[in-house]
Amino acid sequence: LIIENALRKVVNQGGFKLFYQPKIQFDVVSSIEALIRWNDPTLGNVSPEIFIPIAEEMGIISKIDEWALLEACKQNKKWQDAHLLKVPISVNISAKNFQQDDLILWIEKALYESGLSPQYLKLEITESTFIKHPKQVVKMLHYIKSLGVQISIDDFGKGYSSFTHLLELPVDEIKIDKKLITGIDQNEKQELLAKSIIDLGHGLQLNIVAEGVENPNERDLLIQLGCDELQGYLFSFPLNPLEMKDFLYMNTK
Ligand code: G
Ligand code: G
Ligand code: NA
Ligand code: MN
Repeated sequence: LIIENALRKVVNQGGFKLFYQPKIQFDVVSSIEALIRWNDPTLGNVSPEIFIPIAEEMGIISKIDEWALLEACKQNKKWQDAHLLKVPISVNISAKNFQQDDLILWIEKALYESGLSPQYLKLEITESTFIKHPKQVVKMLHYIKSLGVQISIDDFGKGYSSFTHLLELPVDEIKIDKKLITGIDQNEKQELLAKSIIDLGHGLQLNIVAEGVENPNERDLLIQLGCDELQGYLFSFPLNPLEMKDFLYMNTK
């Protein structure tokens, strides 16, 4: 109950922060992922892995993702206006928020209020999004894509993965789950599976991202396998806006 009360309070009064983790292509930042952070005065840092599921249970994940969408769009527009960076920003959206149409309004509002062009916004969704109301979700995704916003399937290859999803869904990108990436340079079966995902994805004209890249051997193999973008602690931890500014200065000059 302590965490629920604290969560309700931070949702109503503000206090979340977004951190940003770059994705790299040909040694430059090609996109950025927004990751929510919560530092509570008494609870300390609470991981989103803990509080997002609780917020989903409490029915307040809508408020969180609505806030994150607007905040991420505003931040990306700031980087663009400062000529620091002109790349898409990815926002994680809970499967719960595809059970109602409001999500579309939040997206339109975030783009309108920030002034960010839609091609610079990407949504990261997991495959669990498609389980409950696949028809309604596909319809929403088509509408979101018609706005010019891109869609990415997060954590692909983890648990409940179905290749048939890829054939039916209007998506632009696959993010290969870090479970498949970690140690890929030392495990031929992982390599084979990642290679099939990359080849199939490219056959479908999808952008392929590898997440959780932590060492140069993983990086080199993934580039050799044809991954388009790489993300992970090898390149950068998730950073606050000030740290991101420094990171961009150091990596552009
Ligand atoms: O950054 P970290 O590894 O702590 O993220 C843990 C989990 O929280 C990941 O599954 C990530 O997708 C999720 N997450 C991070 N930020 C957001 C957000 O703004 N909204 C939602 N719904 N999930 C998020
Ligand atoms: O579910 P999602 O893929 O959005 O969550 C990404 C999570 O992975 C975030 O919590 C982020 O902090 C974390 N992460 C990012 N890069 C790495 C990495 O290289 N290694 C590990 N173990 N975690 C990472
Ligand atoms: Na993600
Ligand atoms: Mn992921």
